[in-house]
Amino acid sequence: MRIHKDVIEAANERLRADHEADYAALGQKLERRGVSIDEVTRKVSAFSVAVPSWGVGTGGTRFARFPGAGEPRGIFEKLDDCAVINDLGRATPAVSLHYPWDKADPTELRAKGEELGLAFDAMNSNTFQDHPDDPRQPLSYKFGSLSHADAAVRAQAVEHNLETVDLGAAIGSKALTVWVGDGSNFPGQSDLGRSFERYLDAMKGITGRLPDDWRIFSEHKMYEPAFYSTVMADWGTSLMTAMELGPKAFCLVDLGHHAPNVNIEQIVSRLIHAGKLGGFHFNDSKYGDDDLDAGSIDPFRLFLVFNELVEAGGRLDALHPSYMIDQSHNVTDPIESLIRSANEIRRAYVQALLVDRQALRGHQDENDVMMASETLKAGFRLDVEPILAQARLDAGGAIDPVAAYRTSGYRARVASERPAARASGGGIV
Ligand code: LRH
Ligand code: MN
Ligand code: MN
Repeated sequence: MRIHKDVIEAANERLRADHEADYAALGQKLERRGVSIDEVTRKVSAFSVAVPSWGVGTGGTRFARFPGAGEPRGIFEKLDDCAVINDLGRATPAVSLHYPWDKADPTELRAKGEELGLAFDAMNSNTFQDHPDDPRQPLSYKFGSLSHADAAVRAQAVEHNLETVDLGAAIGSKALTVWVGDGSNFPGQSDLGRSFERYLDAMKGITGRLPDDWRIFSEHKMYEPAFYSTVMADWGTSLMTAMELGPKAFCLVDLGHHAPNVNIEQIVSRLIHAGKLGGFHFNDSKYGDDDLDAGSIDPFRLFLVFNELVEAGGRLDALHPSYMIDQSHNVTDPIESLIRSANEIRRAYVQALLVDRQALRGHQDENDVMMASETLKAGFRLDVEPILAQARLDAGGAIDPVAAYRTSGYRARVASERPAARASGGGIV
């Protein structure tokens, strides 16, 4: 059903000689700079990023959704697709679940994860839409959830979050990501101060009942679905929240959730300084929360984010952020997009590793602007694909994972087994 290892091996055989020559050439180039290529390959091999369960189905916009062939029909088929991504790319051994979209028996989920070699990263709760079929959630979130004016809705939203934690705890997850759409569309619609206080109070109710070894991430987003004000709008609000909630609370940075031109890498640096960087939702965008493939629009920004992470050194080990992807694939095969995205994220990491930090600091301290800028860019300019390919190869993956995926015929196979979904109106997933 999945990708047979003979397929990967045959695909690798065709590319092996060229790959080895490229890896050796890059190795020599790096050696001249005093860098061991194998050391870098080892570091990137240890870096993984979780895929979103909701990312393997074809996404949509609020205008339409055009289903793809062989879309997964439920969480277990989604996990099959996630396993394919990891079989080929060897960078994504964990999946982040969304509840209740991925509601299932925890024992079965756990068994499926074990069978596929997949772990479960942070759980995501969902109080940004109503759940009319859930008898435990009869109240509407139309006017908010954790910040709602009605205490009964807030209590329902708190319970939903705790239910999400229960499922997560049963399958080995250790964190809850809370993103709420709460906000307002018109000035005057809601009180900016009181709604934040209500949100904080509800978040305290969740945090106080988390298992001991769990963390909670507040995910900020500037706008959408609310278009005038959003309760958890920015990293300032998120940091205030994490500080007020205490040692279990951290901030999650989704790259698509900022105003255009915002300096996201500086936000990352500030959150590291505060000891409150909890995790990432990687994606890319041109205009807003576009949820495009990581590194597809602005790979330099992704590199600059990783530059801050590498710069943080040991301080990051203590934070051990959750690295996750959050994307919507509307016009590509989601498996291909996720393989590519994970690779772009790893690429940014490798490029950041290759920045000569000592030289960079020297130039910064000397105010040699040109050389500081050049030193930083030298890492970004390197074509590090041979290192990424070697990391995959060492782990049993494919030198060119998208090409191997295409030759495997996986999509055609699942298309014949999973009946086609009907095209429909909008929706984010
Ligand atoms: C909101 C968001 C959040 C949700 C996901 C589906 O835009 O980034 O993380 O859980 O999309
Ligand atoms: Mn997100
Ligand atoms: Mn988003």
